[in-house]
Amino acid sequence: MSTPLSDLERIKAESRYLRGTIAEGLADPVTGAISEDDNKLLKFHGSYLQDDRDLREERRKQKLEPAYAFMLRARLPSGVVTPAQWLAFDRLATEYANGTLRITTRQTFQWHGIIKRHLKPTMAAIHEALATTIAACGDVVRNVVSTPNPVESEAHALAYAWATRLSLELSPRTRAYHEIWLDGEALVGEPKDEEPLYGATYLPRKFKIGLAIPPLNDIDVFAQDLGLIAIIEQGELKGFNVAVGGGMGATHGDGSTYPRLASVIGFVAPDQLPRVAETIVAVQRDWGDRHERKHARLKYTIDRHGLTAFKAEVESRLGFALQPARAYRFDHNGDRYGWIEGNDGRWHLTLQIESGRLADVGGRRWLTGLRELAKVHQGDFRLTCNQNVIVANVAAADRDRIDAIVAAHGLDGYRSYSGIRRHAVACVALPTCGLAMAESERYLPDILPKLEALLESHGLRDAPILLRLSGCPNGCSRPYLGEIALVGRGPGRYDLRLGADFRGQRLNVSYRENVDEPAILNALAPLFADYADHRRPGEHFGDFLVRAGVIEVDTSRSQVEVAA
Ligand code: SRM
Ligand code: SF4
Repeated sequence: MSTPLSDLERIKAESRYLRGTIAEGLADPVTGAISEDDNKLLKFHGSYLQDDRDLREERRKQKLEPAYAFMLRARLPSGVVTPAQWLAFDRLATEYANGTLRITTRQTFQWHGIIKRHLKPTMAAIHEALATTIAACGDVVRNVVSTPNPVESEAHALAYAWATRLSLELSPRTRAYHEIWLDGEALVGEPKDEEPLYGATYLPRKFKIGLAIPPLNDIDVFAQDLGLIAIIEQGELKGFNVAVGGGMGATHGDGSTYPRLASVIGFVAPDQLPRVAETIVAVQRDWGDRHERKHARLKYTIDRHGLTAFKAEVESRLGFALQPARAYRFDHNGDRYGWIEGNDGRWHLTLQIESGRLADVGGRRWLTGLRELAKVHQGDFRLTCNQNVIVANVAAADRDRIDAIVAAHGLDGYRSYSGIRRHAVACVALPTCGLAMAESERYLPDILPKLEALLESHGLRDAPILLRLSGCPNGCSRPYLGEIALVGRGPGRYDLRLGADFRGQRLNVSYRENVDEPAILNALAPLFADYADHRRPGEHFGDFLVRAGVIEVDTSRSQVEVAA
């Protein structure tokens, strides 16, 4: 007997192109929630129903329904935001959300804590600011990320243009979004919408696309379902290497789920890219597992059929073969802080935002600081996949004014941060994430000073080390690409993983399972000592651990693979 389709397939099929009964649920004043089925559909509109987990137990005792509120995520290709948009988004953070703006690991904004009756006005305001939330979540192609490259203006323009184009061309076509959120005219009877690419049941699972321009792998291109590596020679875009099947999510104790780096399958010319991207999405639409969502991502489709068969199917649908992959080299996958002069004489300032959370807390008036910057800034902002922000395209004459605002709001910490702090990324986790098993964003400020003290005692204060924290194995901070990573198991307990490289091309491995903070620090202390004594010039921590034999990496699975 064959396994039944997953329940989400039924929900999508019956949803009339993502409408379900969302509109009716929003109008119901009796509860702050919406139905389970509608909540699944709501994701395709860019929102999740959540409840404040800090208050869950207390409200249960008081026989109150959970403290429901919605998380909303924007779709911002390449993470580019104009100052006017910034001001609009900031207003929503204080007017409707919990007073914070959250930069995500896919270079967009999230708002948390929006109560039901405020969801529609928030969506409408985002639309008025010429942005959208459609397909920011759900079984569709998500926000397309690309390098925010502050150094070469042509390279950035190119990455931005391609991310925007792919994002638009691969967006759902349903009118449901307009109808529900923007008071678009409702269609009478069975909707006539067509989804030429997706069909009525969309994709088996989420699908992520990212574009990197070597030598910067600042988007972690090998963590994408479809990673594109731009090949630029003598200033001219020749095309893209195509990498497929990246993904981070796993489930503790279930070996059939695993993080995987994307495999490079070939090279395409720029004019071929839209069709190639669409075809890869279509093969996943048709071949992906619609029975078991745990195995539905492209990485499992590829491993089930084999990379060669997957590539052959893509090529047969395209009617042409991909060219052999071109040579490329990545240097690093973190952000570079401070001012950088672009090759066109404009200046770009990268600010570190711890865990991407823009809030006003104590001396750190980061939300206000960015608002003040947005009021005077003439260029644009770029969000990064490391949860930071670049104040981009600043005229030399305006730098002092920007610096003054940055300093006045405590945003200038990047000047003195340690190497590990400069490379720390933490996912949201508690209290909003329903899947969190342990703290992440809220744990970072506790664990960082302890790691810094340890590193400092070995003279390693400035050693750049990629630290990634996730509250569960889903891997939203891409922890399997951390030189050091903590992956939540339960309250105060983590798997300690070690040994990824600094270029996003090698996965780390588990070093200690289900350990608490003292055990984490005890495990790291001798490794830091060894690293301080025996590292080679310029050798990164992860590479050292592999060379010294502290960890063993199965390179057949954990290192970037190039298909013949
Ligand atoms: Fe994620 C689910 C937050 C990037 C893998 N992720 C979630 C949810 C929506 C929890 C849920 O399903 O109920 C989290 C909401 C928490 C909250 O309260 O805000 C959540 N993910 C995030 C963000 C906000 C983390 C952050 O700190 O920035 C990132 C938003 C990105 C965006 O703007 O679109 C975020 N999530 C990622 C990434 C990183 C990336 O894409 O580069 C990954 C790993 C890459 C990948 O997809 O394989 C990631 N999130 C997941 C998964 C595991 C998927 C899987 O294949 O197993 C889940 C769970 C799921 O989908 O069932 C998940
Ligand atoms: Fe939530 Fe887990 Fe993602 Fe962290 S990694 S945001 S805990 S789903």
